[in-house]
Amino acid sequence: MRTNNNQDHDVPKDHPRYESLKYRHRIIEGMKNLIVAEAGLVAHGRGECFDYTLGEKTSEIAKKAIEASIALLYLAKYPVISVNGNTAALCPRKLVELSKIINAPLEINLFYRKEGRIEAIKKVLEDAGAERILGIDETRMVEIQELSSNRRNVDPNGIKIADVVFVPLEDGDRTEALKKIGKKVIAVDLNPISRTSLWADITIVDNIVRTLPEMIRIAKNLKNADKEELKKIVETFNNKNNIQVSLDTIIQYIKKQKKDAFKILKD
Ligand code: PTJ
Repeated sequence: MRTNNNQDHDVPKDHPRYESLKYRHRIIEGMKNLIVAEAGLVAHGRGECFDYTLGEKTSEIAKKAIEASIALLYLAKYPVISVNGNTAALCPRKLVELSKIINAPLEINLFYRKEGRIEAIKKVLEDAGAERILGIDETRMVEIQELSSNRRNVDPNGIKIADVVFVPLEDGDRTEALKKIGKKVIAVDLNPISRTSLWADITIVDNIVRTLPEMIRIAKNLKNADKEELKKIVETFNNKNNIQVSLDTIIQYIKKQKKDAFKILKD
């Protein structure tokens, strides 16, 4: 019997699911290298499922959310990018590139603490060109009182004093806690009705692997925009409408898929 346990993750480029499998394997490798938590595999699978319902592409409304996010990050006094295992495994170079363009430090902030994880993530970010990484000295961390999870420990020079925090793939508790202590929160979450999505000031309902390149592109475009223009972009963005349209996008896509499926499913 022919078996394919795909140990080497050698996916042919012409495979119809090449992109999806490529990132799936980054997550698996990341777990083996301690970058990704075991639960990160489950989180990724949930993300894949939502991405499927979005047609695996960045919607027009997600592009609007991305533009508003960049404007808010440029307007911030001290923006910080929070990094977890999944994001570090999926797109370390793009995280570093964005951090440099918008001048926001990267802070490693994990939900699942395990010996060696911070070092593994630090290494992958450094290999990707990161020069300043926060959240690596656990003895210096301070607590966010409102939060009971591991993420309550934050860097005193990072999230603690940030006014805007960019949190890709976040858990709901922390988004809520960050809001309660007065931070503006920008989230990336493929699930438009997660607690994170509902609590964030700006929710980018998209896959982080597509979001970051788009953020970088927009950040370059808006680099020399004046404050008034940036403020206008933020003020005209409405997150409630964003969630509504994101959900409608999913509903429309599923309806279309249903129609197409029943063309194949003849009696
Ligand atoms: O590295 P750690 O220890 O900080 O842990 C990271 C995970 C992601 C395991 C942890 O934060 C977690 O358990 O998160 P949740 O509660 O499962 O939430 C993750 C959310 O991200 C879910 O709503 C997923 O749909 C969404 N998601 C998963 N993959 C992606 C995604 N959103 C955008 N892009 C993705 N690639």
